[in-house]
Order: sequence, then C-alpha cells, then structure tokens
Amino acid sequence: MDGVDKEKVQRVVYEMSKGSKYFENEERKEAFIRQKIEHMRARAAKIPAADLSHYQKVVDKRILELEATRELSRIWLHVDMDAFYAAVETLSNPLLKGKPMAVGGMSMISTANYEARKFGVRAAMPGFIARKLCPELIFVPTDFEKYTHYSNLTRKVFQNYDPNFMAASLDEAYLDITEVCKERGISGAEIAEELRSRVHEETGLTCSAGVAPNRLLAKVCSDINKPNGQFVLPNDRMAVMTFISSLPIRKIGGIGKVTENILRGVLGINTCEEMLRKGSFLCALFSHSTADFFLSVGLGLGGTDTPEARFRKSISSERTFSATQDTALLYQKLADIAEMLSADMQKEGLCGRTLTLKLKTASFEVRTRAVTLQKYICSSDDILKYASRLLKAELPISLRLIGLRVSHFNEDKVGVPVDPTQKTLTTFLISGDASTKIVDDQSSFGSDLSNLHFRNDRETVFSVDIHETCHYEFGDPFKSNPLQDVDDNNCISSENAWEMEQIHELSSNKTEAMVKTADGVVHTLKPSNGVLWVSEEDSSVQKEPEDSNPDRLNKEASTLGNEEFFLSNHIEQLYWVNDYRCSLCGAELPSSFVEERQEHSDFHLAERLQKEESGADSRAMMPRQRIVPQDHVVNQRRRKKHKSSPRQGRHLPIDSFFVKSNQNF
Ligand code: DCP
Ligand code: MG
Repeated sequence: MDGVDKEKVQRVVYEMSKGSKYFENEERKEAFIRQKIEHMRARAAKIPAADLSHYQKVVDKRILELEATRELSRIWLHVDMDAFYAAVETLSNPLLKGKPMAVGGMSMISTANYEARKFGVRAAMPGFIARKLCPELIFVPTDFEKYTHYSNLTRKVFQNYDPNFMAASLDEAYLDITEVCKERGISGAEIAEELRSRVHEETGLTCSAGVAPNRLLAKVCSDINKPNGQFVLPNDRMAVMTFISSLPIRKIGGIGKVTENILRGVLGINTCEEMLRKGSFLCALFSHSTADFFLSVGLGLGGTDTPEARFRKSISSERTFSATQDTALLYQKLADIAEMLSADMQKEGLCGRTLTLKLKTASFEVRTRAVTLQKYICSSDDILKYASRLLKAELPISLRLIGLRVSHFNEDKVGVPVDPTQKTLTTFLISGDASTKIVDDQSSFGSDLSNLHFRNDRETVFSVDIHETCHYEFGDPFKSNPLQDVDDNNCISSENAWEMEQIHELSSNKTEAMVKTADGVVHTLKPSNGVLWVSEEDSSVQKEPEDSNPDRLNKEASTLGNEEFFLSNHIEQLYWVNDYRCSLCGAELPSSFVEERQEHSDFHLAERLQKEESGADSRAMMPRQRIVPQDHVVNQRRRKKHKSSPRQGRHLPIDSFFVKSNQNF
C-alpha cells in the first residue's frame, strides 16, 4: 500500500518475531528456497547451447499454439469486496468508521481496514505485531455468520448479471458478463459500475471490479483501483499484451512468493513478458504443464469457459493448428475431427441431429455454422458429409482452428444414458478424459424437424475451449495448480522438452505410448479427442489435484513448518489415481467435476489441518450446487457429515507457530 513505511514495518516484524518458532520456520524456508535457486541456477548454466536452441523451437511452436487458443469474445468481471470482514464489522458498529481496526485477535488477524493498512497492518499478521505497528488499532472478533449473510446478499446481485457466476470465496466472484453486455447494448465498464452500486445499495458495502477478456486478467484488474474502484482491460490483443508486458509476475493468481523468488532468482524474470523471453529455459527447467502455464501468462491468456450444468447436451472436438488456407489440408483436418468425434460418440452411444462447425480464422474471428438434420447421425461419414457442406460455404478462408459439435441427442435410444456424465468409471478410463470432450448445455438450436435448417452465428457458442495437445487450463483459480513442481521441489529435468515433443507427436499420430520422464515417472499418453490424456503410473509421485487453489501450496509453504509442509505435500497430499480416484480415501471423481474435486480436496485439507491445528480461522466458501452423478452425491453426503469447515486450510494458522505472543504486552 502506498504511504506505508515498509522499512519500519519490516523492522518491527523482525524484532517482534525474532526467536519465535515462526521466525525459525521462516528462516528455514528461506534457506531452502535459496538452496533450490542455487541448484536450479547450476542446472540452467549447464544446459548446452544446442539444447537451448532446440527448446526455443519447441517454445516457439507452443506459443503459436497457445496464441491460437486466444479467446477475445468473452467479457469477464471479477468482483472483490473491500476489506470485507472489517467493512461488515463497521456496518454493525458505525463507531468504528474511520478508525484503524482489525478483525481477529492477538495471535492472528483476518483482515484490517484501509486506515489500519496505512500502518502496515495486514491479513494473516499476528495481532500483537499489528498493535505494535499501530498502537491505536481496535480488534474485533470474527463473526462468520455475519460475513456469510452479507456474502449471500452480494451473490443475489451477481445472479442478475450472470446466473452461473463462480464464487471464489465469500467476498470474491467471477461473472461472465458477455451476454448481459450484448443484451443491454452496454459496455463491461458500465456493467461494472452498475453492479458495484447495486452491491452498495443492497449491503452498504463497497467492492472493486476488474473487467477483462479472461478470468486471470479480470482478477488482476480488480486489484488495480482498490478500494471502491474498477479497471477495464479491453478485449483487444494489443491492449492485453501491453498490459501484461510490465505486469509483475506476483500479480498473477497462482504465482506466490516461492514461485516469484525462484523465477527471479534463477532466470531474472520479474514481469510476465519476460516469461516469453526466457521460454527456452522455462521449457528446459520445468515440466511441460508448468512451462505452458508460464507461457500462457506471458501471453495474457486465462480461463474463458463457463462451466455450467453438468448434464451433457452436446459433444464436440476441436483442433488448433498454424493458420492455413490450404483447402485440402482444411478438409483433411475436418475429416480427422469428424472421425474423432464419431469415435467418442459411439463410445458413449450418442446420436445427434444438430451439427455445429466452429471456425477460428487467422485473424481470430470465431464463426459458428450449424445445421439441424431430420435424422440422427453419429458415423464419421455422416458427420463429415454435413460438416464439409458447412465448411465449403466459407471457402476460401484461412483458419487456425476447426471444431465440430453434435447436439440434440436422441436420448430415448435404448442403452443411451439420459445423463451421459453418469457413465461408469470404466468408461472414463477407456474413453480417456471426459473433460476433453466439450460438455455444453447451450444447445439452443432450432428444433425444426421438417426442414434442413442452417444457422449462421457470428459468435462463440462453444462453452469450453480445449487445446489440441494439452488438457490443462492455465492459471485458473478453478483448475489445477500447474506450479506444483515449482513449489514442491519436483521440477522435471530437461527431458521434459522431449516429453513435450512426444506429446505433440502423439497427438498427431493418434497412437498411445508410454513416456518415461527424467523423474522416473511413466506416463501413459493417450490422445483422445485431439487432447492427450496423461496418466501417471507411478503413484509415488505426487500430482496436484486438478482443482486446487493455485496459490495454496504457496500458502501452505508459508503456513506450515517445513517438516509439516513436506509431510503434507509428499505423504498426505491428495492426488487423483488414474485421474479419477482420490489417493487418500478412494472416492471416485472424474476430472470434469472441478468444483466437487475442489471441495473434496478441501475436505481432506481441513481434516488434516484439524489434526495439526488447535484453532484455525476460516474463510468459508459456500460451494455452489452442481448436478452430479448419483454415486458422487452419495459419497458427497457421506463426506459432508464429517466436514465441519471445508476451507479451513486457506488461511494462515500462524498462531500455532508463535509462542512469544503475550510477552510483548
Ligand atoms: N481473509 C482471511 N485471511 C487471510 C486473507 C483474507 O481470513 N489471510 C478473509 C478476511 C477478508 C476476506 O477473507 O476480509 C476477503 O479476503 P481479501 O483477500 O479479499 O481481503 P479483504 O476483502 O479484507 O481486503 P481487500 O480490500 O484487499 O480485498
Ligand atoms: Mg476482498
């Protein structure tokens, strides 16, 4: 915060905490990071020039592929309440207004109002240090019922702008405002203004908002004009690249202190743009998912899909490639996609009668063309026949992506599950990853049975953007933590570039193979639907649950003692065996059940922390209801009985490491 005397704050924190267990732990962690940086630096220095130029080629290719996935047609809004707990407490007690106050106690505070922040008081700081920094500081105990009440009021407002908004915590949410902007013919900035004033009317609280083409950027933007402000990043590639060029990496959700230190210490990377310049080293030193995440950050890419109801209404497949206008090549790609889609449909016993062609032109314009047929189709010949007609009408054209979707299923067909997401886990394994197929419930197509009905939409109607060669979605708070290998000392060594190449190779050859990476893990690579499914055979290697909070490990690292951290991370860390079974309790959850997985891993985390901690604070999140398979609902109910506060692990139980506490008063 501007105006904070940082040196004074550092000095006070140092003096107050010196000698405590917390302090010792911090020192151990720093020593460990320093050692790790040295080790990685030495490895970086030894990479032969020839290897680096090879990695550069791999990176250049990957950047093109990632660039082709850029989606600029959605408008995302991230909203974050200002000093949430403190503001709620001030509402109930107006005498607190204008005075420095913190919510929490002597051992730890949850947040502080902006008056207190001027003194360097901040969330997760022990209260006795906060009081030293600001002797006038008023402490108010936490009251989660109140925060939940106000959170619910804000959510009622969000609902009006995006009924499927994603709540990221009690005071944060992501809204896809594309449709509301279109319907009302107003800009994202205007929606943000309106939403903020409605939140204020309903609650008496202020919030800040960020508007951007994807969630990753929207979150960064909501922080820029805090408190009670907003920042809009236009849906324009140049604007995004300019914005990202000087953005410090730490501003990105998912890049915490440890990652920041490593990237800075090893490769001198400070800004997001530098990720691209150091791409060959990133590729050489990190696993392909981590390198991909870094590269996508350098390009300002982030999540744009809207995970909606889980009942499958459509199935699709798409491929990204370097832009081409070679007609023969385009037809060949179309044939490949038709074949993959048909195979996937047949595996699931699906037949549909609306076929949609999605095209992304060389200039990133997205077009969709759809046809509703009189008969249900599922063979590759049929799909190709109608898809070719749709494509023909667009020629000549230069494209970088083709996608096909089939919807309007014949659900009465014998043996076809009404909800195909309820298929057995064996089917999940055999068919690869359910998440690689696009699950869509936006099948608002014409239902005219009598005519062959063509539609021309100049909009993106595919709800999930997938990549040809990679099943990760990068840097998204709702998805995986691609930084696992940064923060847990498991960096895959330089062979991973080779692994990356293998993956690319495989996805085009449609074969299946085993790849052994330098860390000795055998990965089975299965191309499915144009996306590779990677399953780790060696269960001793930890894989971050797909859904965990991106910054959790950073938080854990700064929360737990080193021993605890490694214990948690290497022994008790939850991961998904064969990508669907929980390594800790055997519960089965396919990877497409992102929020359920999040909840599940949080349950284990809470369970573990309950054992480790005496008293923990909570930043409880109200998980939103999803339609899930029956067996999952049963498991979930069973689990919920035990679950007291699923998010207890999100914030720092610093107090358990402070033994000095009251002696300073
Ligand atoms: N919180 C917590 N422990 C933390 C961080 C936050 O208990 N380490 C709680 C208190 C916050 C609420 O979560 O009020 C929301 O967190 P934010 O990070 O959004 O912080 P604030 O809303 O307090 O402030 P800001 O204005 O910076 O968003
Ligand atoms: Mg907030």
